[in-house]
Amino acid sequence: MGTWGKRGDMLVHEHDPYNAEPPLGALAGEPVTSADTFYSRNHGPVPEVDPATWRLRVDGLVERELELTLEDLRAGFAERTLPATLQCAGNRRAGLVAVRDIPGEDPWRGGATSTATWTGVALADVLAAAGLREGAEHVCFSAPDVSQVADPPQPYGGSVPVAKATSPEVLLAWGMNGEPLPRVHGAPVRVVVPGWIGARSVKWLTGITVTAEPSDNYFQATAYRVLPPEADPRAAGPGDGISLGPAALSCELLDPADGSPVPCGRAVLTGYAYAGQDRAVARVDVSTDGGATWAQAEVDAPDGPWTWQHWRLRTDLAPGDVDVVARAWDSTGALQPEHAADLWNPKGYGNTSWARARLAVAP
Ligand code: MTE
Ligand code: MO
Repeated sequence: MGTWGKRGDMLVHEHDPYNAEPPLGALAGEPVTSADTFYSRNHGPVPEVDPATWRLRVDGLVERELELTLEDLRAGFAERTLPATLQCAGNRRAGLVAVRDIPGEDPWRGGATSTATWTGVALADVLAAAGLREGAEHVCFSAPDVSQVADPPQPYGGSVPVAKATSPEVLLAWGMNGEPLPRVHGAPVRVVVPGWIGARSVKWLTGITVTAEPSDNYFQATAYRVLPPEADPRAAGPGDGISLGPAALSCELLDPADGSPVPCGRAVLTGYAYAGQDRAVARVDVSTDGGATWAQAEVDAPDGPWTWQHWRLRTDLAPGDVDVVARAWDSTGALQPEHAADLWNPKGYGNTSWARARLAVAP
């Protein structure tokens, strides 16, 4: 077994802070990702929060400030359970680095995407108990972990607009796949913002502040923004670039893995597609000749409105190098962008280009 209760074959990009994704094959055929396989993205050391002394403060533009214990949350609000996919905005950054280098730790492949069944209470219910005052536009989340990413070091936080925060799917979660939320995933309580970039699902939540403006936290105001290609990311300040919120349509081939040897003849190619926010995956096209011709994959129904969808294509593979390409369409009729080069940005977010892999098919 690896660190933090993870499987031994996690691809660990960084040990401290801990950043790891599962090998893609471990996600194949599994609509729900087990906790030992679920990717983990941390900007600072993983804090240890005592659930007995943990308090959640709710303040800002509210009628009543609240200070809630774990017991207050459990006893005072209706428990809700729902499956939701989390995807890091840096998922598949490796595909952008291949176009042009992006300084930083070893880049994410397509495994910074996982799905769990989360249990907790609706943030909407807690906000209703506090009562929103006029002018309430954003809900900011704070956490105790501090990142060394900038000078001075920056605490982690972020925000979502009130319209999303008061949607019933946004949870304050203490359970993951029917077990207590593991420490590395934010125990005792984390936010889960289904359909939005993983960065907004703040772990080790300690504060909720209702404001007129988005959070001024570094990870909302400066990081997780798409800068134009010519920008110098070190010179970028608060408010520069496009703020990321709802997740964009993406897909990945999970099995067989890129570069792997495969016997010729009957084969099943499998992967995931994820549409983000309230969209669904409507179609997945797969090519085994580099995009010259396409076949439609069988696409599973989502496990509720907030999850990825797995797909498979049964095909025959001839000996030689086979270039697999996969592309997803969503329920608005939008198709993923073809080239990573068109999406390249200095901080390496949002590589939602077509999935590509080369298989070595044996004679
Ligand atoms: N919350 C805190 N407090 N600190 C963090 O570093 N990382 C965010 C988010 N919440 C982070 C956080 C990012 S960028 C992502 S993608 C998700 O948590 C990852 O959640 P996971 O580690 O449970 O997979
Ligand atoms: Mo992330």
